[in-house]
Amino acid sequence: MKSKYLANASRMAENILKAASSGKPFVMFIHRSVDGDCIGAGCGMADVLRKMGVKAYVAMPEELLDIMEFLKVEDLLIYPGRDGFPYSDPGEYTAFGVDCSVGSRMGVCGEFFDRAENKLIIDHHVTVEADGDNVWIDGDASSASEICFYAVQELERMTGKDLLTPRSANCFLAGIVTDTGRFTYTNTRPETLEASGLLFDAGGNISDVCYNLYDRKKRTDFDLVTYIRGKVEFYCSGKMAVARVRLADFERFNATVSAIDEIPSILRDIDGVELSVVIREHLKKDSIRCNLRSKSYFDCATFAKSFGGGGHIRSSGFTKSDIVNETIDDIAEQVIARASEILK
Ligand SMILES: [Mn+2]
Repeated sequence: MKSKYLANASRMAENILKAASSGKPFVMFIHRSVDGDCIGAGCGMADVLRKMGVKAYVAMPEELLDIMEFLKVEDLLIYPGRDGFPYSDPGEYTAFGVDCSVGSRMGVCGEFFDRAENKLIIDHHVTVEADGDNVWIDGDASSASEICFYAVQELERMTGKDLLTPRSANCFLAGIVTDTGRFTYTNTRPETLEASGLLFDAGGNISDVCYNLYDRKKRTDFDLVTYIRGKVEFYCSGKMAVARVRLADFERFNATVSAIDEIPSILRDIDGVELSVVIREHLKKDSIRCNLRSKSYFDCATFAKSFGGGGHIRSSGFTKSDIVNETIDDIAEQVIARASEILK
């Protein structure tokens, strides 16, 4: 293991073993607008905990995306918003936040994370402040899944057992592949590749993960993306590219929510573009989501934070909830005006 991870990985593994020895179940908590990393880290860790003989579930803030069905994790998932939360006593379970450190980003599951007496946190979002012996946040790590892998490696060493399965290996790989854009973003480092190689050895299938999360497409999703690409707007002499995706667009093409996930990177990769902005109406129309990507100098994390969101320096986002009078165009204009000040 890379030495930079060793101390934190050992500490986290000890905390996990201590919590497991209480016999209480683990509930993994993840952020809303679920993505490959939060699902990968949550489900991968839950699978490992079950291999240790501990009860473990992932509390889902929303439905699993179609493109993640290949991970075959349905048996790990609980849906508190739909079915209620199984533990009424805040001391009855260990709440394990992965890829997210605060209840306010966990949608309907947030209250069950916030109220828990026993908490563990693994995250790579540094815009959120959380501290303590039970917390491991590393903004340099590619993904929460990469950090989880190194914690599991220590768990294997301490217990003397093989804890990874092909399923958990695929889950952690799904997180790494998602957050590194298939090992192409600058957050891909030696530790990322080392973890991926060891996950491959444990039965993970990198090409399968990449195919399912990136290449595979529904015809309806392809049609929506083609339409949106034809309507991209450019500002600041081509330094900013903006795409607006309306609920009516999703409906018109009968496309899935994840159809447009590739657009932020596609726009950012255009020569001359420093910042890409993708704004979409949520499927329930009660909120608006904005995703931001930058190429070399625009600080997306700070920018998103000024709108109540968070993330990383080159990739971040925010969600405006409970929209009453604001439309997607109002929010787009605010983002364009503020970003123009920085990009001019
Ligand atoms: Mn992540």
